Parts: sequence; C-alpha cells; structure tokens
Amino acid sequence: MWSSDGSVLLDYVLSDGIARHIILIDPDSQDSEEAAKRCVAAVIAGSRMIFVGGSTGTDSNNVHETVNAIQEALELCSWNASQDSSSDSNLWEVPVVLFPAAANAFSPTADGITFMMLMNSKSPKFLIEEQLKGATPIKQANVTPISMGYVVCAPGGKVGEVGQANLIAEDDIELITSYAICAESYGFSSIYLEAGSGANQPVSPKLIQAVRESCSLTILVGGGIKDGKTARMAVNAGADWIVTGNLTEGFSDANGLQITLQTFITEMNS
Ligand code: 1GP
Repeated sequence: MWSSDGSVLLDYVLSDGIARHIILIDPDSQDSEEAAKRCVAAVIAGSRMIFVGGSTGTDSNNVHETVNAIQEALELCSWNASQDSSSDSNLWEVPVVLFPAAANAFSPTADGITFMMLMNSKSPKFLIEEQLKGATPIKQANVTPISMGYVVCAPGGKVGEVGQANLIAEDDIELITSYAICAESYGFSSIYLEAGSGANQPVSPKLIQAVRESCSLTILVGGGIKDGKTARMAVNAGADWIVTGNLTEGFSDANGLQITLQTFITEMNS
C-alpha cells in the first residue's frame, strides 16, 4: 500500500490531527522474530508507525531482516483480520520506516526512510556525507524519503556523542527557534527533537512549544519518554508524533508490552 505511491505515506505521516505514537525498534537489541512480535503488540495497542534503527550496531543485514520480519507479521495479521468480519484489517496498515544512523542501515523493502540532516552536528558526516551515500540507493529502491531536520537537545545521550552534536539547552528558545525556521526554509517537511535514547530528561516542553510557534513542520519528539503523562506534556506543547524505544525493550512478553503501550497512548491523548 505504501510503496506504490510515496505521496500516500507522506500524507499519512504529515497529516494533522490527534497525536500518534511510533515504536522504535533497534535491530541490535533483539532478533527479528522478537521485533515482529513487539510490533504486532504495539499496533494492537495503537502505535501508528514503526521506526527501525539505532545509533550503533546496525547494518544492512540486521536492518533488512528486521524490516522484512515486521512487514511479514503485519501482512499476516492483516490477512487474518480480512477473514473475520468483526476485525478491521486497516488497523494493520502501519508503515515500517527506516530511522538510520548512517547510510549502511538500509533496507530496500522499507516503506519509507527518515531522510535527516543532524542539523546541530559539528561533523559533515551527519550534515551531508551519509545522505550523499544513501541518496542513490534510496531512489533506486523507490523507498519514500521523509525529509527531516533532526536536532539533538540536552542531555543528548549516545546519539549526541556519536553525532557530535552541539546540544540545545532546555532554555535556549532562541536557538531552537532558529533551527525550526532553518528546517522549514530548507523545505524539510518535519523536525525531530531528540533528547537521546534513555535520556533522564526528555525534551523540554518549552523547546517543543517554541518550535510549534515558529513553523508549521510536523514535529516528532523522542528520547527518555517513559510514560503517558510525559508524552501528554510533549503533545500539549505541540508534538505530532511521540517516539519511544527503550520502553519496548524492557518487556519479554508481548502481552505486557501491549497493556503498557495501551495505557501510554490513552494517557498521551487524554
Ligand atoms: C531515540 O528518541 C528515541 O532515538 C527513543 O528514545 O529509547 O528513550 O524511548 P527512548
């Protein structure tokens, strides 16, 4: 459904309305079968997009295997639902999108890719070099790019270190506003405010609000969001999508994950 026409995916990702949840799967943190089970539980709970990626330990092999396993699991669930008149097979129309740390974390079968500039990196590698390496394979595979300014805020964690980011302080409204306007002026369609995976402090609602007030980009927020109440604060400040990664990895059983995410998503939009 997503691959035939990229505009379908872009409309879906960039549309306004109720804030939605993204489950981030790091292919280095579990095998592909486990990843697929987690995604099925997340979709039942209400997650509306799946990101596949991680700052370290990803390559085209584990990324591709994970993307395929997730897509197969969703297709199977969709087919099962289509055989049951009481089930809604549309529930399973959830895109699997790459969230790459570098050009080698690619899968040609993914439904889309966050095509990011790590805007506050000191390194050309994350500003343009990895993008140059990835651009042709992405185009040839017809994977839809979602243009995105990626800005790492304090504390920044691993991605802040690896990405050599000049972290945005929680009260630097002027600077985050400049990044937001810059991202919009470049023609990006979205901006991701990142505090770093496992951050002890999520992105400050004040920073999110400043971005919301200064541009009309779709806003994604992630890093250190561990409960629905924190997610709701981000949503009230203007976030369109909330991304969680670590929250998922703490569960060995899919049922426990489903219940936790259901509560999380309900609270996020309450
Ligand atoms: C990391 O923002 C994401 O890129 C998710 O962070 O693992 O802390 O949920 P967490």
